[in-house]
Amino acid sequence: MSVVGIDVGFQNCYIAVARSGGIETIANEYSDRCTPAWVSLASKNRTIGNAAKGQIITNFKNTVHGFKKFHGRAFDDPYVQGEKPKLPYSLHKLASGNTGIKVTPLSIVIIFVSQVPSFFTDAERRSVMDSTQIAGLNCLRLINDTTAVALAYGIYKQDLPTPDEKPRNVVFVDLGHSSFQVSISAFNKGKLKVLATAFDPYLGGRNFDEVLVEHFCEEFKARYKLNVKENPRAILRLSQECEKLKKLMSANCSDLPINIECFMNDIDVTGKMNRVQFEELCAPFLMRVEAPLKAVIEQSKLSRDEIYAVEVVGGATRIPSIKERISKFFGKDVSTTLNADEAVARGCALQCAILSPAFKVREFSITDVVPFPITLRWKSPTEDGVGECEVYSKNHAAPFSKVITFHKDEPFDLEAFYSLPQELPYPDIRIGHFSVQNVVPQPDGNSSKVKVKVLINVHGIFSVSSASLIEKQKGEGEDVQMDMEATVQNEGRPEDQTKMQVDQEGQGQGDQLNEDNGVPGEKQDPASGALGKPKVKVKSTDLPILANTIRQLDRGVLNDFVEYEGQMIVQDKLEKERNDAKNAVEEYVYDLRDKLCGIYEKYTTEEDSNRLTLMLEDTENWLYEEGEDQDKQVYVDKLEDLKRFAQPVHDRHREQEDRPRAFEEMGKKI
Ligand code: ATP
Ligand code: K
Ligand code: MG
Repeated sequence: MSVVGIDVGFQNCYIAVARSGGIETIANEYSDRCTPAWVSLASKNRTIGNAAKGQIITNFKNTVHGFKKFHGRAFDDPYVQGEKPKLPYSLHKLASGNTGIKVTPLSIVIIFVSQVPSFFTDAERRSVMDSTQIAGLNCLRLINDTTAVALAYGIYKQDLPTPDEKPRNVVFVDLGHSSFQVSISAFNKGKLKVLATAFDPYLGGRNFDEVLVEHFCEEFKARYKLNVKENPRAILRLSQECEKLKKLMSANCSDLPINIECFMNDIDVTGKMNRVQFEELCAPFLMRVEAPLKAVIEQSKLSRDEIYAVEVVGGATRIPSIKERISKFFGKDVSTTLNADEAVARGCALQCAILSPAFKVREFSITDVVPFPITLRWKSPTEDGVGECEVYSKNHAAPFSKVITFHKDEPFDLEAFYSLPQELPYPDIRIGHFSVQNVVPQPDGNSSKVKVKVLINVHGIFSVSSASLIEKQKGEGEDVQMDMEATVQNEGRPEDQTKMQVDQEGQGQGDQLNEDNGVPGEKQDPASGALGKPKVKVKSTDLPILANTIRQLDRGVLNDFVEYEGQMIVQDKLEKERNDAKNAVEEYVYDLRDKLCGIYEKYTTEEDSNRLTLMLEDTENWLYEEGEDQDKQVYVDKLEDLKRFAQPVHDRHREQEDRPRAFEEMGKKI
């Protein structure tokens, strides 16, 4: 079993694996530990990573990147609509209303596993979970970026305060390609508790690239009369060059050049920029760094001198002005003790190792936070006709489950939504609709007590996870007092609901909390016991819940994707074998040609040599024309033919080579 942590960034992916010796970030087939988050679809197969990125210029319509933020997003979402004109590929609307990516000849929803930004909503997290399922991966947990980083920071620290000492508070900052996340965690030996998170979901390295692109588009228009924006390929090349320039400026203050040969209309373009100019141009974005820092410290209720360290990760924190701003805000130097690129993936792998029975890793408990407050709403017989209850406040501990008691005599619906729209990264506040079914009145006609469990699970996803109908057994100590009280609660006044009827079950491993879900049968009513009243025997019956979560991929569609992914994997494998067979022919042609002019020369007659050379030329031409796109077997046969043809030359060479050796051997014997 492999224990793996995966960081799928907007731009870069890292995969870390837990091994007995520790955590190792693994390299891809290019010996690179960083794999671009790119997928390219050709008519027969897919390529990912570097190979896909290499196709951006030639196959740009079907080469997909920057898809991370389309997870669970409605097609009509302003962010999605704003991205659309910038993308070389096209988006379309799925039946669920979600964003899909259209590539010819196939449409796909992206298939990747991910850690997630702390600000991902339910719809986004569920979409990521769907993707992991499609990819056939068993995702033990979705963990927030900065929480993974906090784990990577804390688990190796030997000098953390003991549980009864004051915790050590550390700020984590992650500025990636697309987003900015900040969190504060409190550490004690063996545990971390996230105190607060803040973010700018739309601030990242890409903004700085875009500023440079914009600048040079204008400059090239003025100097070379080129309308760069009309040419998607030119824009892509310019973006790549601007990103390089941006990185160079992190290390140099002086003027730095940008040169692109044959940029458009056969014109070579050049330009230059230095750090001071760059910072001026990017001022509007640089200014946005402060707000999340301020928000996170305010929410944590800590003063700046209670902060032990500020750890920065993410590629874009290498921009000197960003580091300066962070450092100035907290009044201390930023620490870069973690690997800026790999910390998230390493933290994920550590979490995976902790969860996996195959590894003995020091226990380290993580308490994360709920990023956006969540409210439940239901129909009630009160004046305004609705009952409401905020079940999770902002920065509430997660994972976490609660039990809410209702008094109902018929099935009822619960509407879950985010109660602070202004905090959400998109305008849709809905989470889902949960119908509690099979609710019936008590035999005496009164309302029944219905206990509903709500849950934020380990992935940070909300659900109404179970419901049970509580029936009092006849003849057992009747508790009139409690019935009265409960009837009042049935009106669903929010204050009362939260104060008296939300039983906080405490932090738990979300999944485990499910275990005690309304097992039908006899139970003691915990409330009556706790109140010190005579014990009442109760019967608890599981109630079915019909859940309808927003923009959830239809299960049928999901299964189609799972099947389709399976086909694609087979197809990719076949295509790889076919390509390998073709490459083998090509390599043989080059190899033999080299040898004919080299080591084989003296063993080959001129006639044979000419004959073979001609044949190699024919094969090469064939590979570019008719043989460009053949079945694997055709290449295998071709290679056989070639080898058979060249066999006499090989043999003669071997014979000649072996002869002197044979003489030597003979000499020894004599
Ligand atoms: P996200 O976390 O937003 O999903 P990501 O994880 O893919 O994105 P990272 O790999 O952390 O992002 O960072 C990539 C960004 O960092 C890019 O914008 C890249 O240009 C930028 N970057 C990397 N090195 C430097 C550097 N030396 N100077 C400036 N920017 C840099
Ligand atoms: K990354
Ligand atoms: Mg990242």
